[in-house]
Amino acid sequence: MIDLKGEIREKALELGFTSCGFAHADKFEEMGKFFKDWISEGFNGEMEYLERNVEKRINPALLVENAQTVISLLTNYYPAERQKGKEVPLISIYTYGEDYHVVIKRRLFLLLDYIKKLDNGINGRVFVDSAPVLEKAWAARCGLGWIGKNNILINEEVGSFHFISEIIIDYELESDSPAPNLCGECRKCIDACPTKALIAPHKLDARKCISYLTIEQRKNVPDNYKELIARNIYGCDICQDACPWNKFAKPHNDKELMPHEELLGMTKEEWENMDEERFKKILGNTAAGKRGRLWNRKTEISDMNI
Ligand code: B12
Repeated sequence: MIDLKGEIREKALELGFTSCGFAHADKFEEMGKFFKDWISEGFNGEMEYLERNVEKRINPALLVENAQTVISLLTNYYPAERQKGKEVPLISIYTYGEDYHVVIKRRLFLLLDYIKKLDNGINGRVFVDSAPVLEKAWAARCGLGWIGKNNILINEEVGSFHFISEIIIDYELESDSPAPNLCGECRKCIDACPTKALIAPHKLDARKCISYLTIEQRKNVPDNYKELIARNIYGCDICQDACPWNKFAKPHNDKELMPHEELLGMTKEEWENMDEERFKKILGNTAAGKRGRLWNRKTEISDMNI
């Protein structure tokens, strides 16, 4: 008999995923309650899409007919180098390379094709970020780490600078064991957040999160947050940089997630004077470049606390 899990894991690593875990596609009960309470407290702000499809988020069988197994996959985005200079607007390191939705989806389809070849009775669906799936909770169930006080999945060996994606299949595979939560008494992430968005361990008021204020929310950054947001023009890495487990982060060597060669050395003046053509050349195929918000935020640079 072939070792399906072993074969899938090996192929996943070959395709560029850094870890791969398995769990039965059972409904989430208590996480569902946590999610609904979070929404009813209004912590999602303008992200109304989170209010829709709540049942699908909790129950994988509503996403894939006869769902049996969730395969969770991590992809390392920790770069070898970051933007240089103390006076440049910062974009989060997750958006240095080609849009991860595109890169990872491509790899997920290749992995699903491979799985179907191993057993041509298997059907499934791939997900990365934009679908109603509780991705962190699945990664935790699949044994790929624990959800830290900063609300992010942390892996004991590689830290947290990882994207999460999944394949849900209608074929039963044995579950991996969940990993223990190793945050302990540490609260460095909570203390480091300049806007105090982490209102309690595991509880994020997204409306205060720099990532939300600079990416999701459509208006300019409100005046009372400008000083706190400082140089962060798009997204934020502060609560992850503060996490001691990220001392173990190893830089990726993933060609598709490498930044454009001119990005890391750009000065504040170059950022301010960047025309649309240069923006498209350097950032056009990143997640930040595609969504339009970064281009709009550029007009706020002169007003930022740099
Ligand atoms: C909406 C969203 C945001 C919002 C809200 C963030 C949030 N924490 O909810 C905003 C815009 C602020 C955001 C920011 C970021 N995001 Co975001 N985001 C999402 C998205 C699309 C949905 C998350 C969601 O449903 N939130 C609602 C809350 C209630 O649900 P939840 O966070 O999943 O919480 C569940 C579990 O934590 C669970 N739970 C599990 N264990 C435990 C234990 C206890 C004790 C408790 C109480 C609860 C609990 O209960 C909850 C639900 O039922 C996911 C993709 C996805 N489909 O999952 C990406 C995702 C979470 N984001 C991601 C990333 C990378 C980021 C940023 C780092 C980007 C950046 N650098 O700027 C920041 C990090 C901010 C932070 N500290 O959380 C990654 C996280 C990867 C990882 N290693 O964990 C994801 C998974 C995208 C991806 N596919 O890789 N994001």
